[in-house]
Amino acid sequence: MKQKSRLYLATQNKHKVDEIKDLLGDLFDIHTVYELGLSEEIPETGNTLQENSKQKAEYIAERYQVTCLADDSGLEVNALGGQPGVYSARYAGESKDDMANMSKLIQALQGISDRSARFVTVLTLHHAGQFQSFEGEVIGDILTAPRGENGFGYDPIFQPKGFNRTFAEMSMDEKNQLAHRARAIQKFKSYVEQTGFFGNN
Ligand code: ITT
Repeated sequence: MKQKSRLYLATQNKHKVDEIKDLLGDLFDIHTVYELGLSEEIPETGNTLQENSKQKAEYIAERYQVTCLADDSGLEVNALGGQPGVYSARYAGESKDDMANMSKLIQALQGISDRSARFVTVLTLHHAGQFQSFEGEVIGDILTAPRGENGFGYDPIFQPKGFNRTFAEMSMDEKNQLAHRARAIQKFKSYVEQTGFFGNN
């Protein structure tokens, strides 16, 4: 049997690692940046998800000379003009506190009837100096109070369209059938299959 190609995930978010491993673990030999000895935060100073995703991929690939996949994601709320968007992780401050972020968002939407939003993920593959990006999204509504214990980030207040449960009320498997990250990963997989991208490694 052919050996699986090694892929480093340029993320320091353990929940993203779990979701991506669940989606890609059968196809790739997946490793984290902690195995490379990285201790500082990967810089993300861009103004868009695309810029940050590319920046994270480039940082890890060039520093360690590895093939890597970066993930930058955000929640775009229509009534707030797309906020928190690229600032989703630090919406309520530098501490990246999920509860504080959700409270701030619930507060910002108080009295507003349009609760529609979308989660977006931009993945960037960096291999041998080349970049390729893949985007996935899922639309849904922001609830007025958190529900469920699973997942991370804004999952307890995001209900995907057509469902009456939040992502935090779904198992990882269920979330991975329909979520933004899973959809971006599907595009990444198609690209790998079509191009035979890792075939010569
Ligand atoms: P890395 O940069 O190390 O990957 P991070 O958590 O800072 O980790 P982002 O910059 O992409 O990642 O921040 C995106 C934020 O958006 C994240 O911290 C969550 O608050 C939220 N988010 C992203 N994907 C999510 C998901 O699947 N479910 C819930 N919230 C999510």
